[in-house]
Amino acid sequence: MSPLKKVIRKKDKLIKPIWLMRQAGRYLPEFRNIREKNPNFIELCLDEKKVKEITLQPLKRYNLDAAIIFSDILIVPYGLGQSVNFVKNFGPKLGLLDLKEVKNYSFRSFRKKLEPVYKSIKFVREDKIIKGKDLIGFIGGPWTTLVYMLNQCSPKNKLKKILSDKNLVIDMMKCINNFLEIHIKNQIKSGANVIQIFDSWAGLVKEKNLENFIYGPTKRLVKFTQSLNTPCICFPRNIRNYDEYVKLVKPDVISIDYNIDPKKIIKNIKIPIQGGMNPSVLLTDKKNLEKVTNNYLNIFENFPYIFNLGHGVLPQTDPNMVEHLIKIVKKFNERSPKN
Ligand code: 1CP
Repeated sequence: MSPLKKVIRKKDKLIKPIWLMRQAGRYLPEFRNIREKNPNFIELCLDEKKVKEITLQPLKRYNLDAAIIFSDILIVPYGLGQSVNFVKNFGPKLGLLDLKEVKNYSFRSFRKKLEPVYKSIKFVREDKIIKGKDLIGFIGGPWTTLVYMLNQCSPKNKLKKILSDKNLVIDMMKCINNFLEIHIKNQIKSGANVIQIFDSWAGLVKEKNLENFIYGPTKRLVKFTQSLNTPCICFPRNIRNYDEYVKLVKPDVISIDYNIDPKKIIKNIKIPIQGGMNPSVLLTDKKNLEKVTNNYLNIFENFPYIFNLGHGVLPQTDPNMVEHLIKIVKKFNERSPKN
């Protein structure tokens, strides 16, 4: 059984597998090398050979337990015919959205546009290096996906009023969820054995809209993933009430952000937990990294836990610090079991 599945399915408390959000990306010189030669990010995400190479770059360097397919949550808007560009020092810029067009968009065209993503998952699966390990497929949460589609850029830059139109958001979500399901299904069919839902902007939703914007639509996708006999990890970043989220959405694993107190969370949550450590700890020194990492590992020692960060690896991270982090986690895994 693969490392993540041992924790998720068997509730194994002895092993603490490790993978990192954004492990394949900007902090790696070998990624930057490829990226420099490929200015169009979406095109790069659709190049099967390069996607395979980038996905496996961190596994070639480090003893990680899982790979995450190199892609982006904004590949779904692209698949729906919306233009998506990544502008240096600004972030993603999306084209105008024709709501009627999205509603009438055919499942076939969507699948066809994203076919290279599925092919690259197959290519990654064929590689020896991934044997026995997990390959994580992913989507953005319905809310986060819609935030980018309607806002046309990151909410970091500005937040358009359109997102407060409750009826529009609910209506669009129903439609987008069908495509998110197709994307989940095709990733699993191609060889992904775990799905993660990144709801990076869950923290923007007001209490009164949580059911309609987050809980309801995400629960549908979790159920769908589980119906395909595949576990689903949810990362509702900065959501105020993780306990309520777990009760209502029922994921297989909950991935926590770095504002969460790990000691408190294990008191209330009964499902496997992932992540938590602040990615900026990797910007400090090895001694501090050992201290903070071991603190997380000790707190979760008797809990089914997948080591990860509380958000993605930061671009300015030194790859040697990532290597050291993985060594610390692997060393902890060699401890003798407690009686
Ligand atoms: O070189 C570059 O300019 C590209 C940088 C980059 C990379 C490496 C982007 C642009 N996306 C990715 C890959 C990516 N994105 C992966 C696969 C690699 C891996 O994780 O190892 C994944 C899982 C994502 C997920 C993603 N994309 C999220 C959710 C996670 C999170 O960080 O909160 C979000 C919000 C995005 C949108 C996105 N993609 C890229 C940018 C610059 C952004 C916008 C982020 C923002 O709004 O600030």
